[in-house]
Amino acid sequence: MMLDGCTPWPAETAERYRRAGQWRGIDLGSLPRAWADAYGAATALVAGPERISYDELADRVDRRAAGFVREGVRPGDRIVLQLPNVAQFVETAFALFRAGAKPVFSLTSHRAQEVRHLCELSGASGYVVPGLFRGFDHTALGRQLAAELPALRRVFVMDGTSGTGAADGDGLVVPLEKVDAEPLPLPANDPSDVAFFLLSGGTTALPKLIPRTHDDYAYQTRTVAGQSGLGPGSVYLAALPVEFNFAWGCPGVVGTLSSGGTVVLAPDPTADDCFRLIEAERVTLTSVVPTVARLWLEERQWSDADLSSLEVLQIGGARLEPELAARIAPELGCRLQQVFGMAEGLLTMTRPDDDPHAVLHTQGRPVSEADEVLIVDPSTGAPVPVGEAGELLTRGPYTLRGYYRAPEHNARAFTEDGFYRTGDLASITPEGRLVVEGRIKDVVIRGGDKIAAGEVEAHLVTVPGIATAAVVPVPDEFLGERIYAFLVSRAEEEAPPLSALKAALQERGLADFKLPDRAEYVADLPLTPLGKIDKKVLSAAAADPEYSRD
Ligand code: J2J
Repeated sequence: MMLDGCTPWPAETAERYRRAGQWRGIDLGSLPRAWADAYGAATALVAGPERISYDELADRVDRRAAGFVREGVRPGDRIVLQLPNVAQFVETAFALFRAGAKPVFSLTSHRAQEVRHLCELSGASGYVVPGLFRGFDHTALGRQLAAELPALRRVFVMDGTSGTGAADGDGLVVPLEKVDAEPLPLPANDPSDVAFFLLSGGTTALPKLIPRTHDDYAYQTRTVAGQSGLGPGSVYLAALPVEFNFAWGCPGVVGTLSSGGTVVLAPDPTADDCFRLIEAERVTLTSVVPTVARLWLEERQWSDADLSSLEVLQIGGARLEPELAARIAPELGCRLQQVFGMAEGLLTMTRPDDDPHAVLHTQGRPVSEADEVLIVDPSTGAPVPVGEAGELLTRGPYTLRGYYRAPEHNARAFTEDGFYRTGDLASITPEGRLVVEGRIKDVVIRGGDKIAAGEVEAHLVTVPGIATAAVVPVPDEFLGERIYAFLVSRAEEEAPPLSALKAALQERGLADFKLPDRAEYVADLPLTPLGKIDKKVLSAAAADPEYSRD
């Protein structure tokens, strides 16, 4: 049974996935103990100066899970989890799984707007924060939100970070270290139920939540880890934030731990930190977005770090230019693996035995034989001939059937027979490899970050002086894309400059990565024959160097 508000797979389909051995009835909360039984004293996690064995990880998870139960966390509760790449992220996520609660993975860059929405939409009873982190007081935000949202009863603060009000004694704010308690026998989770929620890259004004079940995520991580040849000798560097599906489970943290390998947590993806960790920990595999790969290539020319242990660099999350792809093997001395993925499910990857051309120019094949992929004409929905570009539709054993509590959006985002409309334009080569050709969804992919144009537009029009706003991506050599806002001002009011717009959006509590990089005032916005804002025309104008003025 899936939590209320989620869309289960049809019974026959679920049965098929079980018969084929894709869904094996695994409860993610039981994994740390099973791993400890298999890998015991081996190092599971390296985080800063700390090295945590599998045994220790399982013990910490048991104590924390018991503590959460004592704090009133109940099976089915949603808990927003907003922590950086620290051991406590992994421990807390698994402790929540163990306690039957459902973490909602939030980015540390999220601010009041995003966190309020995640808490409200999920009906969260708890919020786990890093106290003061990169100059932002998450505990204070927790207090503010708890005052607004009656369901929010606890703010759990990461050890070793201060924040406002941990000592106020009203029971709202609880340091995570105080949560831990004597282990309790806890009931197992239903493997077909939601284990946690990932955030959608989004196309709508308000971000959507993606329910991931125990069974589907155990399958995804196991399959990808197997195809990546992971084993006890593997060392995975989590360079990207671990709340990103790519770093959490492709194979990422969960896949590596499932294989008995070691996960090294990098505080951020900078070349400085990551090269040092690759050398010190003899890292064999890591995953980055193209913008980070570009940075690493630049830094490589100045660094004498020993990267010889690195076997594979996975790159995904945004379009990888073939010119950049071609530099990976010669300059970093490792194999490139292209990854196309989405928090919603479907993953495609190039494989070690793919010919070099396929590795540089395609995003590889789906990871599961049960992944169903269709390429259709976006306007008619009819399949296009092999090799032609169209919208990518997919369904399979680890691809969602519906967003959480979003019936109206689901009616548009899925076909009647349960295919998810990805909003990506792709083609399939005769050998069955996917090539991403573009996108029809209204999203900007800036570095690795996904920004829903509609979300930024909705905030822009609340700024005094702005009548209408249209946000489009503009190509950028370094970030892939940047955020370009076309604005129509109100006749009688002053048009705020970019700096004032950014300040206004920050003031509203929008995450920094969503702020427009450029704003352009126009007399009116071009319309399509159907009367919608013609974003194609705007994108072309934004990308035209003749057009841009400042
Ligand atoms: C072009 N666009 C890509 C690629 C994703 C592994 C890797 C990435 C993600 C991810 C992920 C792309 N080339 N190689 O979850 O597990 C764009 C597409 C896609 C959207 C999904 C994983 N790889 N994209 O990026 O949920 O537009 O997941 O639909 O953040 O990123 O974004 P997200």
